[in-house]
Amino acid sequence: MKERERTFLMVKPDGVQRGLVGNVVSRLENKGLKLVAMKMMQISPELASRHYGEHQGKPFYDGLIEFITSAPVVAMIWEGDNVVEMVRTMMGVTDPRKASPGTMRGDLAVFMGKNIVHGSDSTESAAREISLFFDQKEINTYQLPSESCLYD
Ligand code: DAT
Ligand code: MG
Repeated sequence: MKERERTFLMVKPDGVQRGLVGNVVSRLENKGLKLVAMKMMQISPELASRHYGEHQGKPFYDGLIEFITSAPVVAMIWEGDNVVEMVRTMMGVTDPRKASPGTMRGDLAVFMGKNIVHGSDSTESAAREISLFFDQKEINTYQLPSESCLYD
């Protein structure tokens, strides 16, 4: 089986509470991406500070940590060629007011602090975030029957 790129995607507390997990998953499944790991969990303050370490010191940081630890999230790993960039495009820009229609944030959210999804912004972030949230044994291997219709 061909090794394809992986990304970390998380439905944030607002997305879970609004019942948007299925909507997000459907978009990625319909696109042709492969789901290889998924779990619902409540993020600890310690994990939150490691995950969002790059934002420490910014004015929105404390609120961001409080929000991301406030209720369960659904953490996932998705696979596909160029999946990191593709998922970022499908998510839309950070501010939902500016996110294009057709994107998750453009279609499903209205406010920066409640933008329903997180997705890795580079292959390096993806590797870091995947190892923060998942053990190797939680990542699954299986064949997508549609793979020959999706790729060369
Ligand atoms: P992204 O989630 O698009 O990668 P980011 O990494 O810059 O965006 O920021 C992480 C999250 O922090 C973002 O999803 C929402 C929140 N955030 C970012 N900038 C903000 C701001 N200026 N005011 C309030 N919240 C902000
Ligand atoms: Mg980011």
